[in-house]
Amino acid sequence: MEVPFNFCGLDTQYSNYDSSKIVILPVPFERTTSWMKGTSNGPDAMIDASRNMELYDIASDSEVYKYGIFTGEAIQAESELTLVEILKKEVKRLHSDGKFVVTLGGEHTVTIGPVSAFSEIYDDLSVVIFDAHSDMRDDYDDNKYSHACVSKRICDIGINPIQIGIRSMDISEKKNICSSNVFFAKDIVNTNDSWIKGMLEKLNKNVYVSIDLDAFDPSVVPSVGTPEPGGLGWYETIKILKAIVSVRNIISFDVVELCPNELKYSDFAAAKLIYTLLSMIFKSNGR
Ligand SMILES: [Mn+2]
Repeated sequence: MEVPFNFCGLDTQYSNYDSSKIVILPVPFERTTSWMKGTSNGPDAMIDASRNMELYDIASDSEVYKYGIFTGEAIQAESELTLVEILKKEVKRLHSDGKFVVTLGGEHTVTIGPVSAFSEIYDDLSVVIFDAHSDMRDDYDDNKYSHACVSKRICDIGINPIQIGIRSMDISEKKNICSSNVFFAKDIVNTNDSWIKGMLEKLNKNVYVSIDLDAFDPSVVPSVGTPEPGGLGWYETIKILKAIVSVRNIISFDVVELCPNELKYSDFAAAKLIYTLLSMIFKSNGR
């Protein structure tokens, strides 16, 4: 029998909308990528890889798919602004239906939609961004909604994001970063974990997490538009996420900037990251 094309390849018992607690929202949006193209193929590649995963999570001793995972239709838009508006509305609708939303990019611009939605739902929202790049330009190629400006747009919403894994930026971004919120890769990778406690103290109760896959070292996830050396390891990243889950309420997250190629292990790492984080979140608060 052919495995259904949805996240985890689930049969209808665990993938129908009504009884699913989790919704996967594919957003194959790509208009502003600057170097290698292909992030529009990211959501399908992650979904495809997820159909080959084991669905028992060892660390949490759980099978999170039993909460039900519905995979939505891909969200399409003609422009960055319409994308943000469409996504914002859709995320609010899913949230009011009691769903936990996981957004799959596409380029990093997609993050602005769910963050806008949740900033109107939670007045104490914190945002944590894993990324190699600070994305704090005011604009890029005269475009305020470029993927290279996503952190700056989140600041404009009124939230200073916590940025983890940064190792590439332009000097013009220096004036825009909030240096106490930035955790550079050089200070994280192969060092002790003492920084994590300070980072957690900066977070309010409700946290949105955005994971640009280029935060990982290219040895873990090579298939990204702009691979930067010196990134986070797999267990290093899981440890940081686990620390956040243990003391705060992750209300939604996204995984963006996968640029699939013949190296399938990036697609699989992205799918496994999503499943691992869902396992942690649902284990911790027994939703
Ligand atoms: Mn990036």
